[in-house]
Amino acid sequence: MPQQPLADIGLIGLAVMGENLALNIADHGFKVAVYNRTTDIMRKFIARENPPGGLVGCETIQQLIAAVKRPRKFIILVKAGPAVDAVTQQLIEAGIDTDDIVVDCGNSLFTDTIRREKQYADECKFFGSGVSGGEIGARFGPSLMPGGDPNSWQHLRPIWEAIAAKVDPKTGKPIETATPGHPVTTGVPCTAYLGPNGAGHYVKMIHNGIEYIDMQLIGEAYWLMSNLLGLKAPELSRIFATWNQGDLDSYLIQITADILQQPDPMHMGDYLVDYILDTAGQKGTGKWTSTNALDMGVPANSITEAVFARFLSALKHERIDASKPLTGPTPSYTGNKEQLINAVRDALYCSKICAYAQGFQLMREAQKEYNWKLDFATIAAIWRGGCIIRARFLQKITDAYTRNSDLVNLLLDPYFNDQIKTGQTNWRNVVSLAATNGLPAPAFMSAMAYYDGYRSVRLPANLLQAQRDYFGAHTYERTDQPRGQFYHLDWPEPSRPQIAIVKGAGGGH
Ligand code: 2AM
Repeated sequence: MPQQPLADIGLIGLAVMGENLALNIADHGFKVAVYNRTTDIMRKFIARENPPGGLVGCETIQQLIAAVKRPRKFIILVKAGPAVDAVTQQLIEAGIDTDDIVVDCGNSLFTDTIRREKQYADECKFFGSGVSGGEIGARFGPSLMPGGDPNSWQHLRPIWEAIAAKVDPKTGKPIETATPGHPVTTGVPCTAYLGPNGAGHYVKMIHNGIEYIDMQLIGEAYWLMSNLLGLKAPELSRIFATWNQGDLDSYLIQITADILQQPDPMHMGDYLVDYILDTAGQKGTGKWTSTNALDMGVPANSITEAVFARFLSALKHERIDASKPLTGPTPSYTGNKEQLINAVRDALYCSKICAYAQGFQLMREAQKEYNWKLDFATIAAIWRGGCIIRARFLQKITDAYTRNSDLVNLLLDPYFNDQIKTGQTNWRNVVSLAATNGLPAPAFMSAMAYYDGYRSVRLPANLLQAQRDYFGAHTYERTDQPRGQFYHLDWPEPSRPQIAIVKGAGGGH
């Protein structure tokens, strides 16, 4: 019997993401060897789907290794955490070469990817690639965020560029015409090499943090319009559909319009959204972003606020009990309806700019911390298609960083600055309305606090430093003296002030 040609890549882990990614790769004419710990799942997958490009079912890790061309490339798509190490160890024990490339495409914490790259360096090239776009993205074109050894990237690149989502080179808009067996083959791929070790998984984590705040902002817009204007789901759906024609054009706004017009399958004439329990779940990647912001000392307050908003939503029982004793105003709005809808739109857009500014600030800081050189224009560009946060807006971010790759903060780009100038009166009115009507809008409010804090020459931290010096002799610097000179006042005896220059910085709290 003639020998079957070897597969271009192997894939381990045939849950939905793994299956769909394998089918996507095969649709692009690559041969994929697939393996799953539970063999029956692999057999059923092969029996169900065997595209002409080719899937090769492997029953053991040894078979998988024998089925793939050198340098061998393996995608691991198993649950993030110990399973990734378990599978990598299995590959190593089964005899892969030091030049073989093991790509973790799961939602791994970037520090694990950094650790794994080092830990397995003598046995293989461990590589991390973020994948965004959910099941549909994996099947027809995800946004792929690769990070690892640059030489390994050259081997992965043809497959990654083929299977990634594509955007129109002129408009930057996603080309979403793929169907099984008919992939999109033209356009600019939503993938690019992002840097060594954990850079890809880091950027994916930031993507997810931004996704949290994007969703929270949309939720607040929906909630304010629904409570202040008494609008029902179908009308709200039409508003979001209209917004989707303009600057807010994005996947998340589009699905919001779809969701809001979905009738409830159990109550004729009602809408499903009104029956869905208001407690949000999470898988933890938003928390990772927030933890990273705290670790690095970056004020990503809106991203963090979005995570807290989910936590608060989960306290459903407590909220029900608290709703009785804890009072507040009854929402009422008597102004112009169209004006308020426009104002909420502007509030959403201005807040979104601040949220993305925070996400990019995190990446700016991380590249110093982890010794990467991240290209922000490229990162925004590969998020234009395939991923959950895909949006027209991302082309604007690409443009901003193309104009100035050293941009200190997105807010300082002329386009974004202009947008906030235009929208901020409406934004402030919406935040005020939320406050006076007792409606929680933590994302709108925190984004505004970020904007106003960031543009403030002075903040009340002078008083804070005084307090720290008062109770803990933590010292302070003075506005009329050079930076780096630290002072301490003997506070408890204010009638006999004594100033002493203290060398070196003070301690904690
Ligand atoms: P399974 O079908 O045998 O459970 C998502 O959980 C995917 O990861 C599944 O394909 C699952 O295989 C696989 N997986 C989870 N833990 C694993 C492990 N420790 N080793 C190998 N595969 C694992």
